[in-house]
Amino acid sequence: STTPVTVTVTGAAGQIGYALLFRIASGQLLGPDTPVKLRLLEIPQAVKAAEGTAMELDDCAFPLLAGVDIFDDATAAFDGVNVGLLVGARPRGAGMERGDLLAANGGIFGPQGAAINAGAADDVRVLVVGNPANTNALIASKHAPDVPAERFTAMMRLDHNRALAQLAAKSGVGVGDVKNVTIWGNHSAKQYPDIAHATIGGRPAPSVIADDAWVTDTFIPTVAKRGAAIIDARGASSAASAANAAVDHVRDWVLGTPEGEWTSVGLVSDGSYGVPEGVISGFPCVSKDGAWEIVQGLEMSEAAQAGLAVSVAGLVEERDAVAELSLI
Ligand code: NAX
Repeated sequence: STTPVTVTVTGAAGQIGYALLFRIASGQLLGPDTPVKLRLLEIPQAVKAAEGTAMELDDCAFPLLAGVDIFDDATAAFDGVNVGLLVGARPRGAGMERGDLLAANGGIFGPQGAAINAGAADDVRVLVVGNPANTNALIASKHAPDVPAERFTAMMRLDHNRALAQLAAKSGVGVGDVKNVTIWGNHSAKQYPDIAHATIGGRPAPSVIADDAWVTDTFIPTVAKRGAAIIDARGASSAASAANAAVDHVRDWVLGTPEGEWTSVGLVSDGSYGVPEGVISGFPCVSKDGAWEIVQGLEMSEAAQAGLAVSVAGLVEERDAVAELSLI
């Protein structure tokens, strides 16, 4: 279509923002035929830096980029938004208690949810990247009662892609030969990466790997702690890979997942797999006709059930904490 899609990116002057905006503007988010209008939201102190990024976007002369506007006000930034990428968040400062962190993020994601409720397009789709992503998505969703809850998603795709890469390296295949991994639960060190139903070169992953100890002692912790390993190596947290995962997530949501393949999405629970209703948890999901659906009926091992239960306990704890703080 020739009508531009409006994409709002928060935290636009941050490091993920810098890796993300050029990919959106080049057409990798929505395909080579869809023009995009970018709306960048930043805090006032970072507006000037966002203007610098906007100058560089101009200088790329992207044929699909139909305009860039910069805001320090959420209501204006989300006016007419079709795709909202909520990247900016309050990081945990030294000595900051968890309650303080949740409260600070409630102060960001509550008003942004309200702004989306007030001004977003009917088809709005939201991806929350800023941590704690699942709970920030819940806060935003609770402030947007007129938007269906399944339009607020949290990013599990970076964990998912990390899992694909680890499995490909272990089995000596290209990453495109690895399919149907699931990251269950919270985007935290307590996530549960699950290969039980994955395939490698079309064969069941557990029989290709044939090394349960590697899965338990190496694969799962490597995927779950990859963020810390990146910080240790790079001196900064994952940025380009996080931006890439955000692009993958939205592209699959809008354009659909390939037949027979699923991906991992932080989606509001309908009670599937015993996850309490309303919690935003990582699930195996397919995208059909522009909407995520949880893949049903996967058999879960005892270890997988236990891993999901631990992860979900963390999500429930965060939900109860933000409810206690009257943030939802
Ligand atoms: P940066 O600190 O580089 O950038 C964050 C930007 O957000 C800053 O420019 C800041 O001014 C802006 N910001 C803060 N409050 C804002 C508000 N109320 N409205 C608009 N903008 C606001 O962080 P970056 O490395 O880009 O990471 C962004 C977020 O992604 C962090 O919360 C980080 O923890 C999270 N991540 C999530 C991942 C995931 O898989 N879900 C992986 C990567 C990343 O760690």
